[in-house]
Amino acid sequence: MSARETRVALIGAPTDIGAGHRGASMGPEALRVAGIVQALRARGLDVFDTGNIGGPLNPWLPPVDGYRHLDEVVAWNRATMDAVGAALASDRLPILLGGDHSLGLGSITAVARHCRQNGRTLRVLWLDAHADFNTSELTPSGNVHGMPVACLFGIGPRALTHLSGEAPMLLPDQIRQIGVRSVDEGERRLVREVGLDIYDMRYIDEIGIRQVMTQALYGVDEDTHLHVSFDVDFLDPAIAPGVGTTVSGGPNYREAQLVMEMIADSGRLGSLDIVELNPAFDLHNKTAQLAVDLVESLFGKSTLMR
Ligand code: 6HN
Ligand code: MN
Ligand code: MN
Ligand code: MN
Repeated sequence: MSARETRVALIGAPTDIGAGHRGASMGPEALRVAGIVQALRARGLDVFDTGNIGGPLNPWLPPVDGYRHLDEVVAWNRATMDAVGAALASDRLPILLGGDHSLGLGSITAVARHCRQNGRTLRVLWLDAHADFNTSELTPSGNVHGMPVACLFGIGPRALTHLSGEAPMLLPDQIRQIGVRSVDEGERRLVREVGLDIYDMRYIDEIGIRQVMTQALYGVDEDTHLHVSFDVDFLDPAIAPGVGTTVSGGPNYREAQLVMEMIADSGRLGSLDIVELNPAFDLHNKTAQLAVDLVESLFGKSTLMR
């Protein structure tokens, strides 16, 4: 991490507009209650909590033409893009406190634009049980939190793919998806067609998390801006029950720590999303506390003794 990147901006986005369960809207406050500000300050970071952005309430309606709440999702993503863009422009590393994962679209759109303007190479690490690569035709739910990666590739409704006026925001070689273990049938076909680099749980089981992270970080250099989109359902539900869409068979505590530690070691972390935390499903805020614990490692806290 360079000196200027020790300045971070927290951006709360209290919404569950793209999710299939209510409650991710309570994520930002749960992370604050779990001490995210204090934990980052203890890492020596200059932390500015910008508070929460705003947007439409969740009308909780069924899908229309394959999308639930599309207009509201667009509004929240615009606000997210603007807030993340403002943090980057003021030389602060943005940390988006979600909120559901549809907001990864607004966040990464801002980051991709920032990288283009500054001649940086963007690499996205998408930590998630899901591929989030659905379209309105393929989705089993209509929930837009299952679609942000496709939208970043220019596949989706124009209001989302062209959030910043241009598209696509990402090319397949710029993203590595890690921890995937739940992909819908049509989504699987599209992922194969596009040729996404997916480090699924089977692959992690076979070669181990250390080798996976070495591969995922391969080619990262001093010109790279690393964006981490951390969907908390990436973690095994035994340690992280506080999400709406649990999928068993995820990384355990030590594996998750090593993921974060190896990203920290790269020294290139430039922006972060913490999404899908859902306090309505949590026990005594323990999933929020675990997320904070992992974020400490992401910012260099290490238990290494030698
Ligand atoms: N997430 N693939 C499922 C769907 O409805 O499209 C689940 C998506 C989950 C999305 O957790 O960010
Ligand atoms: Mn996700
Ligand atoms: Mn997920
Ligand atoms: Mn930057």
